Amino acid sequence: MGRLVIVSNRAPSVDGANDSGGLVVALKDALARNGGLWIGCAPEQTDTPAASLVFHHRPEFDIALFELEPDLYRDYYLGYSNSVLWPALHGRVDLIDVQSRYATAYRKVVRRLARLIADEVSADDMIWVHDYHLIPLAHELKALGVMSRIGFFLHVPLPDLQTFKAIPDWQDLAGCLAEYDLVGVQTQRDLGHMINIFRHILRGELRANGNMGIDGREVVIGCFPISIDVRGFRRLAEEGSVNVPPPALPRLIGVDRLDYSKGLPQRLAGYETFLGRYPGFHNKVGLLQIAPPTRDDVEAYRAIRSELEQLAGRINGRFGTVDWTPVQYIHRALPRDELAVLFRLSRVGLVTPLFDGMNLVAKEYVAAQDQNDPGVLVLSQFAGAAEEMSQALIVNPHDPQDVAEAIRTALEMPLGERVERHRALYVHLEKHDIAHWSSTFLKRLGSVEKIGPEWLALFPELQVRAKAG
Ligand code: GDG
Repeated sequence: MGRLVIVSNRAPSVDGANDSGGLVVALKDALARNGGLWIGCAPEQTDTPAASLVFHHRPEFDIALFELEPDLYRDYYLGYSNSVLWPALHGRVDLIDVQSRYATAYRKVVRRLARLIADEVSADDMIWVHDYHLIPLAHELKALGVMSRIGFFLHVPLPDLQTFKAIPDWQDLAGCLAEYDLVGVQTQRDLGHMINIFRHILRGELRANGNMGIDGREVVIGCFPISIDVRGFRRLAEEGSVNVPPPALPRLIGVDRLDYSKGLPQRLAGYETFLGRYPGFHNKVGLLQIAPPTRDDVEAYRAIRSELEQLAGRINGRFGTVDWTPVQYIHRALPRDELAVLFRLSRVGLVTPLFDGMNLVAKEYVAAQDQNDPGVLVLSQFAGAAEEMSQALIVNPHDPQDVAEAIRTALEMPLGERVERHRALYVHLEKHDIAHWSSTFLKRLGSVEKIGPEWLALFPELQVRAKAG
C-alpha cells in the first residue's frame, strides 16, 4: 500500500512546534501509517532554491520543503493567491488586483512543484492537495504522467458562477479543478456552486451517484465540513481555566485573523448599535476582540486594520467612562491555550464573517464551554459553520440591528436554554470532529477507481516518471 502525501502551501514546522490543533492533529495518524509525507513551501525564501525537495524527518512522517525565490514567492503568494483568488473566492471582486505577473508566478510555482513531486511519488501513493494556492497541481502532475489518486480540498468558499467568472483565468481554473479525482468543499452551499461551475463552464453532467461526468471522466465531488479536535480543545479550556477567575464583567469575545472577510467593522457596528440602543448594559459588559495581523503587505489588509482601530476608538470615545472600556482590542496572536480559556470564560462568542469557508472559531468557542453554564454563540449566516450549527443565534452580519438584538438575546438567555442549545451543538461537534473529517475524505479518495498498480506493472510505459528540469 502506498503513502499518504499531503501538499499544502505551508507545511507543519519541522520541530512540531505549531502542531497543536489544525490539520496536523487530523492527519498525523494517517500519515504515520505508511510512512507519509507532507510537502509545503519553505518558510524562508532564497535566491538559490534547491533543485529538489528538502527533506526533514519527523517521527510520524517526513516533511519535504520546496524553496522559492523572494520575488516569485511574493507574486505567487501575496499576488495571485491572496490578491486575486482570496478576494474573488470570498465574493470581494472589488478587491481583485489583476497583474499578469501574478498569474505567471502562480502557474510557474505550481508547475515547478509538480516536477518535484513527480520525482517523489509512485502510482499507489495517494496525494491530497490543500487549498486555493495550488489549484492547478493535479493538471501539472497528470501532464507529467503521475498516476496516483489526487484529491483536493478547498478550505475557503467556492462562490457562485458569476463571481467565479470575475477571476481572470476562470475557464482555465475550472478545468484545473476538474482534473482532480476528488474535489471536496466545506458546505452544501459550495457544492451547489461547484456543480453549477462545472456544468456551465465545462459542460459537466451531474450523474445519479452525485459525481460529475466531465470530458468522459468521472470527477468525484463532495461536501466535507472541516472541524476541530473537539475533545482536545475542551480539555485545554477546562484544564487552563482551573483557578482563573471569571472576568469582572460578562464578556463578548471575537477572535479572527484581521481579514476583510471576517466582518470585523460590521461586528463593531453591531456592538455600537447594541450599546446605543440598550444603555442598561453600559458598564455591565465588555467586548474583547483579538485580531492578529495577517498578510500585512497587501494594501486591503492595511486598510481594514486602520478602519478597525478607528471604530474601536470611536466606540470607546462615545460610550467609555473612567472605569469602563467597552472594546478591548488586541492586534497580536495569543497562545492557543490562552484562547481556549478566554473562550470558556466569555458569555458570548461573536463569529460574524461576511463569507467564510467554515470558521473554526465557532467550533472552538462551543467546544471550550462549561456544559453546566455555557455561553452563547452568535454566528453569521454566511459562515460555512452555520449549515451545521443552527442552535447558535444566526445573524446577518451586514445588519447592525440584527447583530445588536442577537447580543442582547444572548446576554439575557436563561440558563436552561443556554444548556439546551449548547448540548445540541456539542453533541454534533463531538461526532463530527476533525478526525471524522479527514477519514471521510481519505476513504472517499481511496475508493476512487484508478488503474491499479498491478495493471501498471503490466504496462510500464504508463508509469512515466518525470525528471526535474
Ligand atoms: C481558513 C478558512 C476555514 C486566530 N487567532 C489566533 C489563533 N487563531 C486561530 C483560531 C482558529 C484559526 O486561527 C482560524 O481559523 P478560521 O477557520 O476561523 O479561519 P481561517 O484562518 O480564515 O481559515 C476558514 C479554515 O481555513 C479551515 O478549513 O474554516 O473558513 O478561511 O483555529 O483559533 N490562534 C492562536 N492565537 C491567535 O491569536 N493561537
